[in-house]
Amino acid sequence: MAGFRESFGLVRNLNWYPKHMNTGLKQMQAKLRSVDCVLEIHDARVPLSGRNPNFSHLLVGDKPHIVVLNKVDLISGESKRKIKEIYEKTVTKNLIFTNCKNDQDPGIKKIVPMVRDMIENSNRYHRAGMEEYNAMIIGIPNVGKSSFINITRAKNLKKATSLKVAPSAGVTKMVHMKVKISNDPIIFLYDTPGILTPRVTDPTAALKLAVCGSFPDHDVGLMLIADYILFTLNRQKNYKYTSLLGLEEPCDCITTALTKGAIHLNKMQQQRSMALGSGLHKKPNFEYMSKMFIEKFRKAEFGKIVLDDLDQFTQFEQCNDDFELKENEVFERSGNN
Ligand SMILES: Nc1nc2c(ncn2[C@@H]2O[C@H](COP(=O)(O)OP(=O)(O)OP(=O)(O)O)[C@@H](O)[C@H]2O)c(=O)[nH]1
Ligand SMILES: [Mg+2]
Repeated sequence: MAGFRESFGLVRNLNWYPKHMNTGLKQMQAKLRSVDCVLEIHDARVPLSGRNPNFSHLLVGDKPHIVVLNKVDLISGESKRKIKEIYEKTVTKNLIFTNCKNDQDPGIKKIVPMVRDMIENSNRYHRAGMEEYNAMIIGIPNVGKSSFINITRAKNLKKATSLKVAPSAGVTKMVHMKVKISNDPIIFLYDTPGILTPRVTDPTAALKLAVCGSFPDHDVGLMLIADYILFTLNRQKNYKYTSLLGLEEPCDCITTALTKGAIHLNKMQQQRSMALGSGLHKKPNFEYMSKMFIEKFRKAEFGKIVLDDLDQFTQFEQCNDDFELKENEVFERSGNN
């Protein structure tokens, strides 16, 4: 559409590396010695931006390694095919797509046999006499690590949910006691906190992660997240949002789109304004509107959308963070805990 943005423009750096990530990373490194297999999990909507090869290498080393692309229910079959091709060419063929919201998911059923085979066929281990296998799940915040453990445990052991899950980033704050997910063979899985790069070097990639909930929404800004969603939808010529917001035509300005939407949905709020005398006047409830817009996107109500451009993929961006910051180098924001 003429006049629409070609690029998103300048964005401030989004950094979120609270103390629990630094501590969690150290706990994960300490646990590695007793881990036989690492499961690296990503949100399938950001298969490229969500993966930092340095981080993966740091925690995987030469251990058996499986990549899980979770939230496959939120992407199309065509995107899944392209992601599979990219990962098989550049990362690993040991790849599983999962939907942790569905206990009949075929990907979930493959986990235990795959972990077993990977460990038993690994040269690194002499598994004879081993009574149990330990695996660790790693990934950025909110990709579904805890959900993954809960559902594999429920599926294989018929045992109820044990780990806390929520739609916001930073729910798991420490490396947990290992959780049994299978009896035959006995497999335990360590849940871990979501870890982001200490300094995110690509602000656009960070925004995509923010859209998927890997940063706290309020730290990033609800309007900014909503704007990036609007930009993405327009770039993909997906105008489903117009009927929700009561727009006559697509719009590339988030303030206009949400203002019209607030009028359409009767989400205006009374406000006293000194500038306009002491009277009350109505203004759009931008917080409500942005939240609603973000929620709809996250539930795939505008369609199954991948935020990365899979057709432009060349290689996974190397990011030079060493992840071994000293305590006083930790970047802290207000609200860390
Ligand atoms: N649609 C969909 N949602 C999922 C899936 N897996 C997990 N979720 C949701 O994603 C959100 C985050 O799940 P968690 O399991 O808490 O993610 P986490 O990686 O453990 O998050 P942190 O502990 O904060 O790092 C929750 O709202 C889950 O219900 C999935 O396969 N599909
Ligand atoms: Mg968790």
